[in-house]
Amino acid sequence: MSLKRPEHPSFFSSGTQRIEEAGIVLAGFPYDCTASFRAGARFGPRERRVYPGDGLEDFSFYFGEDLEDATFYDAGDMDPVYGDPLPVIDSYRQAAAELITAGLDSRRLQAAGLDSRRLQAEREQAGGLDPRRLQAEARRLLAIGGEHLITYPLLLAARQVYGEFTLLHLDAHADLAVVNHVGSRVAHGTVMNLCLEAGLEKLVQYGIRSGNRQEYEMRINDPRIIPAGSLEEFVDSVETGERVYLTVDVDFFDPAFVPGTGTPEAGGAGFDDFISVRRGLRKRQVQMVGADIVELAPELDASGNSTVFAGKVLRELLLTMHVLGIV
Ligand SMILES: [Mn+2]
Repeated sequence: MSLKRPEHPSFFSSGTQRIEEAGIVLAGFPYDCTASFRAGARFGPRERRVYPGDGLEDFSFYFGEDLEDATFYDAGDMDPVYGDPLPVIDSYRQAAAELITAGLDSRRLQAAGLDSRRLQAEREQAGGLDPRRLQAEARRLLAIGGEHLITYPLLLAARQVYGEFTLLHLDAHADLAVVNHVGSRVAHGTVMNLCLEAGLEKLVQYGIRSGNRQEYEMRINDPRIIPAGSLEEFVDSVETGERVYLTVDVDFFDPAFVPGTGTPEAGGAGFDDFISVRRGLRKRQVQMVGADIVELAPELDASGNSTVFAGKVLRELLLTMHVLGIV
């Protein structure tokens, strides 16, 4: 599977020309074939790219930060893929790992078990390699979905380099189902369950307002899951300096604001709530190992407002990763 350089303008007007110079890499992962209601997230990255003229500033007026100060590289979008999710998970994991480690010395990556021929789900112990140095040199991925299943392979890739971290999950849906409505183990509604099965030790969920009984009880009984019921609980659940991956399903937001998504759920957050999340992460000085924004289905919102909204979330995510790096 290959990455395509963007035919359309980049996600943002700034950015570096070479991946080796970048601390952060952006890429689109447009898979959407396990969507339980309405598909269309495959068009999220592409549509976001044709909206650079939407008046979105590189400057964040909320925090006085500028994308021009961030070193990021837009790697383009993955080729469209359809059907069976299992080979997609494998190829997305491999592609993500290659983006994270691009330009790093291949012998050192091999010593760490990180070269593309030997990618494994579990992070291998580094033979003679200082993991902290590898982490300091590696870059961090900001991914644009695609459906939420893509978070699973991206999390596996990030773990290979960064080790254990907490998953911060903003969503309307718990995504903790053991199997989806047609009995499939691997789907966008089972993605958090898959991440836990793969060894995730701490999952903080915020905004959740939909799921089945099994998911509801799992959130109560599973000690790995912290179900934050308020912004305060969300921030309190995060330790100072903690390593985190932030995944944002756009249906976290009220469909009044973001109707362009496959499984809208009445109620939910506004943009200012997301800014409050950002403020909380800054307060905690977390280390962002990666992030994604998923489930934008642009064709379900003829006004285009959902795409513009998601672009602003993407800018703030990128700036969050810029100011809250690995230390
Ligand atoms: Mn969702």
